[in-house]
Amino acid sequence: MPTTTMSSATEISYETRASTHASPLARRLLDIVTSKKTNLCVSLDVTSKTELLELVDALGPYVCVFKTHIDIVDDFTYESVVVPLVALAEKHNFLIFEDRKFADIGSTVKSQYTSGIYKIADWAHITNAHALPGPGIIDGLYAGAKPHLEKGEARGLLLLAEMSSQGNLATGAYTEQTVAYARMHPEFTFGFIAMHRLGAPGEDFIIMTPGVGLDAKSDGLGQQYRTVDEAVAEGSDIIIVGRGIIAKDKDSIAEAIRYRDAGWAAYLARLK
Ligand code: 5BU
Repeated sequence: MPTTTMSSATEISYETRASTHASPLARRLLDIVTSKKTNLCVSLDVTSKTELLELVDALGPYVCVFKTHIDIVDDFTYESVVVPLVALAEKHNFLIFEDRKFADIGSTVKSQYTSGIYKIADWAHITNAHALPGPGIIDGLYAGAKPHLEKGEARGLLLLAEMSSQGNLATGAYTEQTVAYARMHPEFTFGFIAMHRLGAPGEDFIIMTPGVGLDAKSDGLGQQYRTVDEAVAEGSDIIIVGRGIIAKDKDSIAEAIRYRDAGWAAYLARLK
């Protein structure tokens, strides 16, 4: 089955996909995208909890998802970061994506997902994993999510099928096999971190895409940027933008509006 060709999902509206997707998390995400008219995920790569929470409150109206690297927050406590973050998610109607990039055996990732000081499964609607260890990693994370899924709490997993960084090894047969693994637990594994539309015709995987920037082409540390138009035309459903919006020299609200508008215009152009 060809897995790296454009599938018909590209031309279908977010609204239609919201009613047909196999994953409750994906349906909720697509509902948020449709009602807020934004396919923008802002990446909150900051080390201060005050800065993180201020960005979330200021940019909340313009995003469908905030992406965190919770382990870079210097002054992290669950009470002072996760609790207000979850409250802000209710206030602004967005989902939280902890970009944990799990990469171990199933038993270990289950503990990493549910335990320790972060307890990611308790609050992150979305997380992601490398397919490198084999399908046991998906079983382990699914086992960690199950108590939440049974309570009706939306939880979803993205596999890293492709990466944005220069020289990365997630290409060709690796990407193809990752797509094959993503067919396990379709109510949980709902899509990919990828640079292009993936999946066979008729399949609907949500494609979330980092390495999007309207001004820079690279960051000197291997990151490679494509424009919003390029990413969406290639099949990205949700664009992920960090420093293009939150860098110290940026007017973050103005940039969030700029990327939101560009993302929505690119989506409408793809629908035509
Ligand atoms: P930037 O500031 O827009 O370059 O931030 C990109 C974010 O997306 C950052 O948090 C990375 O960890 C994340 N990322 C990425 O850039 N490329 C990838 O392939 C993956 C994640 Br997976």
